[in-house]
Amino acid sequence: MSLKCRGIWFPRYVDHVSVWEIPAHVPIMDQILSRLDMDERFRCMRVPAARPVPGLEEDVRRGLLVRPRSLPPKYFYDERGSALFDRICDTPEYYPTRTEDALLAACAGQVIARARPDHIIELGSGASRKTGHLLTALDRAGLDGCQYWPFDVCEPMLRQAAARLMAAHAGLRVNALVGDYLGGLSGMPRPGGRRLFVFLGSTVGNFEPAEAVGFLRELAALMDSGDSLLLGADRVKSPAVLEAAYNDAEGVTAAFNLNLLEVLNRELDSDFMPDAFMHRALYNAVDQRIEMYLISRVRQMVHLSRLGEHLELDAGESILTEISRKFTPETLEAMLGEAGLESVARFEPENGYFSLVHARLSRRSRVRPL
Ligand code: SAH
Ligand code: AVI
Repeated sequence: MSLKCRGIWFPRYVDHVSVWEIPAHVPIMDQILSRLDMDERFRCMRVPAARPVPGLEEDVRRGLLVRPRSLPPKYFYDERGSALFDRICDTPEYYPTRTEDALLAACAGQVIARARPDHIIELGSGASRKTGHLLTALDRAGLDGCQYWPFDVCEPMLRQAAARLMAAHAGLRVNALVGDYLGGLSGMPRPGGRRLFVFLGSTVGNFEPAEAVGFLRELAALMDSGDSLLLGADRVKSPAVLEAAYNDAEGVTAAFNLNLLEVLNRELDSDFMPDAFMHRALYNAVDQRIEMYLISRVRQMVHLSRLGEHLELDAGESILTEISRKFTPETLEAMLGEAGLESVARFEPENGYFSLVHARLSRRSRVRPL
């Protein structure tokens, strides 16, 4: 049995091979990744969908081939898209990651002291950039038996994150969960003990309001009275600040948005020409959300060979690729309340740019049989 890494086959017994035998041009991360499956602290499993979830073909038929045109944002996150998102987080304009990171650095000790988790289950964990603060707080609190369960649709990202966190936290067990959380959460393993669910980055804002409540309700249905949720949510603020965050000067967000067309070309054998589209992100003050579009620069016809369909786009015609809702303390609390949750602590910077909410089942939900 062997495994492939950046085009190079390594024997499975790589653990017994001196590190000098690994070709020098293979970056260190690849060396760590190539050993991951042999580390008994790591497991990777697929989460079965609890209900049918539309695949790309169906989403394209339902969303892209009809007007107004749209696509769900989960298709952004192939390996390249996930890496581009990680780069967005470092752009000077994209304040959410920096702000949430600083908040988490400051409040992780309090969250861990209150939650005392045996398991941290993170939804849409991506690169797990901020999770390290929680793990450090666990180490400091001496809760070193806690296991980490990152859940994401992008397996390469899960593996990279696991390798990095396991290198930084000796003894940490990582159970990577690969799946689509839109297919339901009840297929997730249900480890015993106290659980801290984590949903960071304001990814909840990428859901329509009813979808967000439905998702949080599913999460609440998994929770026992000792469990809690740490939720990150971006806040309503000046449209100029918001629009800059989604139109960075370096063009990383544009590349992230346009990469969706590469995903379609690869998966559906289509012939989108990314140069024939431009990225646009606008704040919709009525719905309190950023809307991200791909705009056709010209009148064009695109063939979707695998579907046996074609798409005619007018010059200036738009495809909605993402919404990113922004919250006020009131809309955030109302959303949690509708899902049967209530906040026990809220952490915000002085400028009110972002909220981290530590929530638990509301009193009513705790007595209601789930
Ligand atoms: N939580 C991280 C990453 C946010 S990006 C942070 O705060 O920086 C959103 C993440 O959600 C991506 O890693 C993406 O792969 C994941 N994701 C998006 N849709 C998903 C779905 N339907 N099921 C599982 N993961 C999803
Ligand atoms: C993952 N999600 C919360 C990001 C957001 O801000 O809505 C995705 C993103 N899209 C463009 N920039 C970042």
